[in-house]
Amino acid sequence: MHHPAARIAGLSCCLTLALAGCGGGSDSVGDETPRVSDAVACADLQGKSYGDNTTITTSTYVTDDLAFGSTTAVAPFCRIEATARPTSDSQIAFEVWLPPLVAWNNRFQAVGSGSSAGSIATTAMTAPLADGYAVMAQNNGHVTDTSRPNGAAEQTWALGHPEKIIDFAYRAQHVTTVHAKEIVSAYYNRAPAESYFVGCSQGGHHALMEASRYPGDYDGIVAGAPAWEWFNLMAAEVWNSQAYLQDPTAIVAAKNTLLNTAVIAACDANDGVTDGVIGDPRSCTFDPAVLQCAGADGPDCLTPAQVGAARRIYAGAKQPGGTVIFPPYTRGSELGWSPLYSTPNAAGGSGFDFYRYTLFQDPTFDNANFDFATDYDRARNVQIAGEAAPAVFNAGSDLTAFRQRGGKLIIYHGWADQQITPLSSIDYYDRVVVDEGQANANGFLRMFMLPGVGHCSGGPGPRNIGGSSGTAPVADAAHDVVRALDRWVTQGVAPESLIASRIANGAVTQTRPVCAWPKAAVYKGSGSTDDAANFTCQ
Ligand SMILES: [Ca+2]
Repeated sequence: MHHPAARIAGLSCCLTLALAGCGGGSDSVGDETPRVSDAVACADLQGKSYGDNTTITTSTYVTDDLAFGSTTAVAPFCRIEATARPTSDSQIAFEVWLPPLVAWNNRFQAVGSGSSAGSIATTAMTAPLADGYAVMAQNNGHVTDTSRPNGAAEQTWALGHPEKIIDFAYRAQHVTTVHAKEIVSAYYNRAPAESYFVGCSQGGHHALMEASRYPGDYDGIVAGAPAWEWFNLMAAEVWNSQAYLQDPTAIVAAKNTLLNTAVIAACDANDGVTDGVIGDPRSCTFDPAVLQCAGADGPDCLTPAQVGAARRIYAGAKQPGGTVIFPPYTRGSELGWSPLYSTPNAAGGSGFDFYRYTLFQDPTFDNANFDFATDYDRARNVQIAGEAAPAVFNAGSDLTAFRQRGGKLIIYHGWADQQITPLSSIDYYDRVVVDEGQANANGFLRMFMLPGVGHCSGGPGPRNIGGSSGTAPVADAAHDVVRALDRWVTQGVAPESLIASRIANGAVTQTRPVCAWPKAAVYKGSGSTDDAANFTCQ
């Protein structure tokens, strides 16, 4: 008669032991539920819902490495695909990749995207995953029409969709940040100890949107080449491309090379080292008119239209009355002008579609006819979902709340950036210093200007500092901007310099310090100029 009861008691004992085994030996009697295995925790997230109409559409426990472009996501990890709909017109796709509990570094990192891209930057997620981060990226709330010639810069998605424009400008990054952190917490049974955002270009834009609008989201932020003044930048891209749109011979790749060679020759030595790189291009005042053809056009001279285009780009976008729209582009950035500003049906990057599709909602509008007096004023008065366009697109520089919550911010920018002038980041830095005072700013803000580096990467200068700039050859806080941020947040050690590397054919060919603004690397006067040890920050 007592046999069945004994058997049940025995089963209960075995179940308890089995659960304890699954939970890593945790006592079954306690306040915390033992965590199930990674694969089971991953499967348990399938179909889960969160605020802002966020739903996990797919949870997959990945057991074989996955290729994304030229990068590899190293298995095993839990791959979460989710969608958030903060408004009825919203459709924000995002992914969260979760390393196994034993491999998790207790941190969350979100990575940004570039351009106006409506796609998830999965290739940027693989390195943080390998470093043990729970990592997230989102598609900015729209899907790029890849059939269009301007690719990731295309904005047909914005036509008739003001809420998608808001999602793109700032809301998608915030909403997905909030819910990705909830997913991380659900997976590991505890919240991330630190949360970081790392992005360049549009990712830098969203980085500063997060710091200014949503200071609670991130403990540390890396803003590379931030398009923080997106509204003004779009006008600058039209300004630069308009020379080409009105005369296709004005911006030509071969002539950009000719001009760049002359600029480097004129200004390379200003920094004390003749190395093909201009240290600080603000000291360079080379006038392209000295290259103007005496007679007919030829390979060794610039036509009047080409001189005019170069002067226009160096001068920067202005209204006819002289009001500055966006700071000038630097001497040394010429190699990047074509194709950015002179490709048919794509000239001006995101600026090509910004006015006709996003702002003016008029597909017939032609940037060739953009009037920097009337059209720019009209643009400023456009309302998007009840908010003025400049306020929608430009990140604020009031970072007091971010500072007060203990946030740390690193900005970096290439001195030869052809797409977003580096002077734009200096402008942002100066605004923060005016707002906070230098002492407060020093407590939470560092900026690094990279000589000879183009937009996020590229260019003749040593540029690999991690993040979006290219992999740092040494995985430590001295070389890698994300590890420098992590050390600052977790150990309170602010980065005063980083060692930037130049890598060719897989080998480091040059190292050079990049210095916390406003300092710059100065050659000590002896030893190899390819060795960072022979430079100091002054
Ligand atoms: Ca130099």
